[in-house]
Amino acid sequence: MSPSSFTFLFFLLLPGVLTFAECSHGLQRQKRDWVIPLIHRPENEQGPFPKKLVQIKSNKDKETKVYYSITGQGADAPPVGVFTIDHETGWLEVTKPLDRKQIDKYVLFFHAVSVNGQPVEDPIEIIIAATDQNDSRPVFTQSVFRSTVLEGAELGTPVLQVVAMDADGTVSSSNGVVVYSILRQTPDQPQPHMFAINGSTGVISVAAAGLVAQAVPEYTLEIQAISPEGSGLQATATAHIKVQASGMSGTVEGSLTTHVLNTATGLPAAGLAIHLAQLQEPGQWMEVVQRWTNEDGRCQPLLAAGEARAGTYKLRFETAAYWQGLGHTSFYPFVEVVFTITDPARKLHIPLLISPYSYTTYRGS
Ligand SMILES: *[C@@H]1O[C@H](CO)[C@@H](O)[C@H](O)[C@H]1NC(C)=O
Ligand SMILES: CC(=O)N[C@H]1CO[C@H](CO)[C@@H](O)[C@@H]1O
Ligand SMILES: [Ca+2]
Ligand SMILES: [Ca+2]
Repeated sequence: MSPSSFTFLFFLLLPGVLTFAECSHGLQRQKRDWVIPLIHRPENEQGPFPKKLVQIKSNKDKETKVYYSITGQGADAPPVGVFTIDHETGWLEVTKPLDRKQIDKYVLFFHAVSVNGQPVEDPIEIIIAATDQNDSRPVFTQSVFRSTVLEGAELGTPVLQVVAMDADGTVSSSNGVVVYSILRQTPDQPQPHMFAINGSTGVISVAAAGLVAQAVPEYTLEIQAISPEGSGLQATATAHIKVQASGMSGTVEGSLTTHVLNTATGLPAAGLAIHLAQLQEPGQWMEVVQRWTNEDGRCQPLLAAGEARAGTYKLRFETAAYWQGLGHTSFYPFVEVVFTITDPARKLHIPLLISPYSYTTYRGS
């Protein structure tokens, strides 16, 4: 049984041109030398279906009647019937548009048997990959983001990170790459560009001096995420940034506070991002606010006095980014502390003590 007697006839659809190309492989070649071509198909193809992909024939069909079949995911395993083969001609067809988000690669096995059911060839493997189209638009993880900035904060101080996901690919194509920008700042006082956004990370930071709580207690930013490839699909979200009077810094009483200590150095952990989220319904977290720790490892209260409500909350500490900033790797990509507020009137302090290989948290007050 020589696998080299298989012949591939590729049916290449070029604009306005139909080309047949035959790849026959020398009999003297070893099986491991076989390079079974990867077949690329764009996802979301327009009909009509079925569409011909490739014809595979065994040269044994000159001696005996040969029947072809395929097995594998997308053939006889779910999703069944995405690919079919003409048992007599060996033409492989695709019956519906591929969706790369669901399955990006199908591995099929071709079989050739004679009338009495005996295999006339070793099964061969062929891989069909769905190539990415820019069919997904960016989606912000939330429609509203909230944070607080201290008046007089230094230029470059991070305030908030927005995140948008795009289900398209980022490896073989750039269709899933998202670029952030600030569309509008309200009010535009004392000047219209008080904040800047990092186009690739979505981190919003202080860009100008002049944040004064008495003058402007809160800014609203309209943020855009755009998938710049192709048609430039985009999404928008809102960011509310409160300006905290500096006189109140550190002393301000909150109903939920935290601090982070680096136990490897014994020093406060500065510049560590913290997200507070509240459980809405099972499995659904809604972000309430973001903070960055200052030089004292502290930040503005996550919930101001009177802002707490009974419920289940999650503090997420971005430890990996913090350790990376210090040139370390972190065993914990992030630390999440889930807790319940039963008595909103009671002050709650939840510190985190971290080293690259351990962390501790406790309920303080
Ligand atoms: C955005 O952030 C990345 C990662 O921190 C950094 O490498 C890049 O220089 C930043 N871009 C700008 C324009 O600041
Ligand atoms: C669905 C969609 O937006 N498709 C576009 C992807 O990008 C190409 C160009 O790169 C456009 O021609 C498509 O219309
Ligand atoms: Ca896609
Ligand atoms: Ca996209």
